[in-house]
Amino acid sequence: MTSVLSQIEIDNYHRDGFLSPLRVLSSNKVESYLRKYRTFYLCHNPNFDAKSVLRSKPHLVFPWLYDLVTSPAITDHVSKILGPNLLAWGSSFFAKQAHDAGFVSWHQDANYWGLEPHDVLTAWVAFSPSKASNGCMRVIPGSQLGAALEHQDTFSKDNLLTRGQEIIAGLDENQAIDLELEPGEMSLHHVNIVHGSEPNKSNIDRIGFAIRYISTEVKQIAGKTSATLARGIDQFGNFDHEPRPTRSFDKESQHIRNEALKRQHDVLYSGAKQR
Ligand SMILES: O=C(O)CCC(=O)C(=O)O
Repeated sequence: MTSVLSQIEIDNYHRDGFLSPLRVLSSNKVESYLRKYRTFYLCHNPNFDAKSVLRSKPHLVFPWLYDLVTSPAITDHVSKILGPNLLAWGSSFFAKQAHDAGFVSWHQDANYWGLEPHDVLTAWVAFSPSKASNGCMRVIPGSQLGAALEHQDTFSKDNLLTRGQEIIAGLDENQAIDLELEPGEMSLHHVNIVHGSEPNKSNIDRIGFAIRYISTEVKQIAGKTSATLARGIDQFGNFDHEPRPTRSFDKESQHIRNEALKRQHDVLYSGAKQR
């Protein structure tokens, strides 16, 4: 199914900071993934918070997600932009159920992730339709080429970001465009692009799986964290490598994920007044 990006698409990505839509999964495949997602999300086990597992590196506890993160269907595209050797530094479901007040404030990821240089992008894979009507992602084309804008932490209840971080100055919302996707399509966006999304005011869930890819040359500026080798080889060793889980959500994979998150959260919450 994967057709390699053309030079025009690669140039467009470098100019605009995003590329969308790209088909990466068949309808059957994405339906089966959505069923697995919902089975876990709706399991109502009082011993754990399924939502928080799905929000941070769930590919370390679910083999099917690990396989998606490392799948050529996605990395064939990403490698055309970041080069042949790729790590997945993170993964997160961004889910807004029908009539969900959850939103994502305007922000630039580069301000928070402590990754240099900025050979870093997100592949946002739609598990459901993602449209303007149900709060699809919005981006400001070309903003990745601009400066780092000033942000503040809000920790607002309905904000889906770790710190509820939002841009406080220098934003021109009129320039924003919607990245509408069908299930099984993905968008790519640059780590410095200004982006966000509105609440879901519709009857249709909006569920996306965001995978953070970096070139193996990228460094974690403060501290050493871990990442998943998604493609090629790692000659730099800037990150400890994360193993593929053997069984879904077993004790061993939960332990590995917890350890990886402790290290990553030290970076993500660096300088924050709460966690
Ligand atoms: O899913 C959204 O609406 C926003 C996702 C996002 O901020 C990201 O993937 O970096």
